[in-house]
Amino acid sequence: MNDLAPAIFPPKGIGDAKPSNKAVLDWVHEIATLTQPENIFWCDGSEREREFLIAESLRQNVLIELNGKKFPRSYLHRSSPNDVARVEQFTFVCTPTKEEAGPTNNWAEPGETYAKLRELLSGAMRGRTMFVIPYMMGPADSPLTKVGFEITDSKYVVLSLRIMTRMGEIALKRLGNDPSAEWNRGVHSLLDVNPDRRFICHFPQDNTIISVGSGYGGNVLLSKKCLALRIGSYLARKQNWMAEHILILGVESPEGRKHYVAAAFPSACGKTNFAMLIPPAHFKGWKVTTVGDDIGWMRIRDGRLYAGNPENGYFGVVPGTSYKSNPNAMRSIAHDTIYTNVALTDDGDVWWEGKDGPPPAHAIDWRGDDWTPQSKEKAAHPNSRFTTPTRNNPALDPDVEKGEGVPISAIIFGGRRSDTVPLVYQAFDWNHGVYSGATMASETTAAATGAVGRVRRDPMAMLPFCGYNIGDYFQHWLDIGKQLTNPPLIFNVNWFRKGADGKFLWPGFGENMRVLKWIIDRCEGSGGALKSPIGWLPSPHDLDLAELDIDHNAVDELLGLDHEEWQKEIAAHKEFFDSLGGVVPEELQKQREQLAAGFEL
Ligand code: OXD
Ligand code: MN
Repeated sequence: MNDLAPAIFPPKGIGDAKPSNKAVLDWVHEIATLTQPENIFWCDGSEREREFLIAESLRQNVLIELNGKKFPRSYLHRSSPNDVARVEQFTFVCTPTKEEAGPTNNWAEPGETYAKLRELLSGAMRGRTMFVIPYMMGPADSPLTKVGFEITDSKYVVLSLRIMTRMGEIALKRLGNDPSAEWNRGVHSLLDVNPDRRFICHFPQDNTIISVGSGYGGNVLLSKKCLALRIGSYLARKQNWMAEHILILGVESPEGRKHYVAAAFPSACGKTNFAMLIPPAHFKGWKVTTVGDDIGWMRIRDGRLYAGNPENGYFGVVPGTSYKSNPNAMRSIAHDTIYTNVALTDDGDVWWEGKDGPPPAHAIDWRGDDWTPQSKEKAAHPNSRFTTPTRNNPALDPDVEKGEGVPISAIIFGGRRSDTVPLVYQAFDWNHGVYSGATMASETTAAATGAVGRVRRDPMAMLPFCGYNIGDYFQHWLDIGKQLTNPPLIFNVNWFRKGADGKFLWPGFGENMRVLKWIIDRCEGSGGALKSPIGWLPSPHDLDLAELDIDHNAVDELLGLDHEEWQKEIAAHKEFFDSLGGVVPEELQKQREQLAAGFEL
């Protein structure tokens, strides 16, 4: 990775798409005065600009070109080995008071933090090019769509953002010239990519993000976790909508009846796979389409929740992606894709653990070292990523560009749990569903630095992404529910339950269609279920398990409730709520007491 290379001087007609909004110009001037770049490159998102930046990135070793016959217009990027995941411990929410950030966020005082960041940014772009990227989150005609600007000194960020967002002229047009228009200010500098100088700071009250010292996507594509979730959730509460870490998919029956479902799973728990699911042969005529794989913005319309995907690309986890686990992702990443931290084979192909077929006899691993199947190290980093446009997805939903969004019939929460949580259950009502989301937990993954496999509570999969007090966030969910006359039904799933032998009980991937089908049946009022203390549970015959090679005992185990495990679970819920220091709404405390009472009978 050599994204710190000297300034690039574009030929005439490239890098000169200066916006006309005075507020933007003043801000860019302020940041340029501080960072002192060699030159300013005003991005317009054009094809000519892309070609120029790709050529420069290849020349400066920011990108390596893949075999064009196998992967047209696709590239590999290697990040610094100290910079491969989100850094939650260095991520801050800098609201005026600590209370506004709440018990789950790192808080830092805004004035002091601005001062510290100004010092770090002072002269940081000397000798470098400063790119100014206008981008838009959401389709052009959606009332929820937001405009953001990211200033960066990284070409990798520019090239990735043009995949992940609607970038360039389209955003400038949406913003217009009103100097008081709402837009997000994002500043990113690689500095010297030093973990000691790595901070991802959010100032929700100023609609501002400053990220320094990292080149990893989740820390530096400011459109994504920073704007669409952390700042987004803050704005959503103020403006009465929802910004969630949620995938959105469409399910269409052979008769042509269509439902949309949103599912919130923590990072690296299979959101992209679920959003691109291909039903198994038994479900002939059923179709699943993708609206979004990571982030959903939802608003109330006619008493229902409507959701849209603010993004324009997928930034997905590569290892484990194969024609078996996710054929639509494999097709999506076969062209026009930037890979980060996968292995490179001798013929310009890419390789990762879990890819179809045998491993190559020799490759260059994600760090740039020689690798063979005998090597102890992994060829690809466990959090290696693809960045690919949504238009590459063969199962893209036809209504993704619809400004009003798609109506949501069901919301699913789910985590990675080896025990306790059954394959699927339905909450009794909205508030009970909010409780199940607020107390959900998952075993940690490589998407963030830190220990992997530790069970942690991750409310609505938003623990690292909620930009304000989690207690107020819970209340916001409850308040939204009060405004819905036709609320989505709420479900919980767990694809990751293990048997006594430590093996997964459920085959997962395409077979998750069987669970999805039960969810759709419940939405249509036709699926059977038994009442249990945690919610409505399917009995084995309520799930369509035809043509599935699965042991009856495994199904019983998957759908079973172990009272002792649940007593421990409810005690963990209490511990979690207590750890939040009194911010949990009364209604959720009541839900917990009711749940506990169900297990005392
Ligand atoms: C992601 C994440 O990259 O959640 O989507 O970490
Ligand atoms: Mn995510």
